[in-house]
Amino acid sequence: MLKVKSAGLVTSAPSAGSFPPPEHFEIVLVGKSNVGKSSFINAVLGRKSLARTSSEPGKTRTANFYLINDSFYLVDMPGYGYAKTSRKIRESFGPLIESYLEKRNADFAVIHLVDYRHPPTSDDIRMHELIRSYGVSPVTVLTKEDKLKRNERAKMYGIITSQLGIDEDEAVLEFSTQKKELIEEMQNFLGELICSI
Ligand SMILES: Nc1nc2c(ncn2[C@@H]2O[C@H](COP(=O)(O)OP(=O)(O)O)[C@@H](O)[C@H]2O)c(=O)[nH]1
Ligand SMILES: [Mg+2]
Repeated sequence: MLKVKSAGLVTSAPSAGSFPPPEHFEIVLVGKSNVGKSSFINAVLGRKSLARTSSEPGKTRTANFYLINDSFYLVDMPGYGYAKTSRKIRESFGPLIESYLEKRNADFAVIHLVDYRHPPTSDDIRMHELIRSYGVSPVTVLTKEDKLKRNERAKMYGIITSQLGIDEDEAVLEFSTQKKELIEEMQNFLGELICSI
């Protein structure tokens, strides 16, 4: 179980050159704009407004490094796939995550957040493939679980896992900021992830 003793934003990096020194294990969060990355961070850390959440998607353009318990980083990567971000940003798809995967000299795990309510977008599918192309098995987190009925969950679970090409070596977890048991499950998972390194 992850017990948060301290948590704070260390660096907001606009490019790979400003990433902090790779001194800790890193858990990297990627997903489209508005999928719930900032909400995820706040919920699993039990900090109401550490990461800024917004109803206006497409705002975060930096990789935000949060240092937890002086022992590992949670890294909030810029969201992708928001239509109103400038064309230039949209076309350079995931440049920060790409340079991260290419060059980062730290032990890390990647969590790919996907909206449980909808089939994956083409950007979601590209992102999943991009991560796998670096030999990394992403953990998929299906967000906003509270917004689906049970039968919808079963249906969407099948659609999303098959369209992302998820196989047995990949973990899939459901998440909702509205459900205590799902937050605790995620804290357990993160606790084990950190202990396993
Ligand atoms: N009902 C519900 N809403 C959520 C959940 N997670 C995020 N949201 C909402 O979705 C919107 C976008 O969330 P945010 O964390 O800012 O997404 P980000 O762009 O990926 O960082 C906000 O209005 C959140 O309140 C969830 O588990 N359940
Ligand atoms: Mg955010």
